[in-house]
Amino acid sequence: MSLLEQFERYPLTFGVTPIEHLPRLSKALGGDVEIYAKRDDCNSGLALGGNKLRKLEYIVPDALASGADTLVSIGGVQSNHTRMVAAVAAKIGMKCRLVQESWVPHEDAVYDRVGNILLTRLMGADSRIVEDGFDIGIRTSWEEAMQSVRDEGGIPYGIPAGASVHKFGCLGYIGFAEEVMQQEVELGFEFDYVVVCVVTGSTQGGMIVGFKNADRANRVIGIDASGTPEKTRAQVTEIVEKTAELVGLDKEITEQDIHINPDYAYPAYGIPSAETNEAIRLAAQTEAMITDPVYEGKSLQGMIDLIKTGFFPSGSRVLYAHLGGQPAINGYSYTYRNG
Ligand code: 5PA
Repeated sequence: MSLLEQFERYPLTFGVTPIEHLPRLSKALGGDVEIYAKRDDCNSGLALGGNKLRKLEYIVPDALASGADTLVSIGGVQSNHTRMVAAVAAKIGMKCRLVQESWVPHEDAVYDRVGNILLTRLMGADSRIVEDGFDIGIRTSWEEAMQSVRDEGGIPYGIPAGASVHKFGCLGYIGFAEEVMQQEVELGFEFDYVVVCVVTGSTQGGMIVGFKNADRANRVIGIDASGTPEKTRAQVTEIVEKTAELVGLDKEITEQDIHINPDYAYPAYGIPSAETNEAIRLAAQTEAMITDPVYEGKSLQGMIDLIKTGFFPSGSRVLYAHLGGQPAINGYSYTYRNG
């Protein structure tokens, strides 16, 4: 039975996302491990979609019930999350105020003009760039943005970074886990591992709670892209504990259920390494699967390295959670100028 029955969901996505076999990528990596991708990057018609919509589906009912007129959220300049909050605000007829912090020490002539921030502005959000650096926690700039809405007579509804520490932020990815388990019945096999990028934590957190229900939480391999893995781990742990209680999970989630690999976030959040770029090119050239240099490129790099170094036993089926994020690649025009 679903852990989510008691919660209201406002549909923002197309529904079940496809699972795609990636035979050419699997073969390029030796063929001992079969790679599949769950395409949450193709989950909606709203502003190119991505993982935040699954989370926001469980937050929108609360936002509507609150009587607010403005969604307020926070992210980096090329945040996918703030793009998705802007999209949802447009779709449900609310205003949107965003704080876009300078999380990434990256210089590209068009970084603050293209990709996510372009789409965000196009959807009418009031997006304000500030100088503060990277942090996944609750930020004063976010609280100030809420206050600025109140000062102007509006009623804000706050959504924290990545929607992660919101009380309902984790529910959407419980849905992901339940959906995968249903798809496995149709496919006739179970995945041995799920690889997922982790930064603010509710995507992996939701998967952990959802798969724990079937005693498979320790098969969720988080690849840190924050570069601050201790903070991310602490946030995932907190989110998982609170959500397990919220949904009434009758199993105890332990430290062994939370697997976060810190080895691939280098050199910094938002900056791809040579290996990240190799991974991005390999998936693009074998499967036409496009990933970004901030998030999915790093989890892809992690998965590829773990395959090459024998982490997954021969014969494993690995499900790569593709969470979206492609618009940001436009902010790296110089990096990929020759492909
Ligand atoms: C993001 C996050 P979590 O933050 O839930 O751990 O998810 C990581 C993640 N993949 C993975 C993509 C494409 C993402 O956008 N993005 C943030 C953003 O502001 O966009 C919250 C950081």
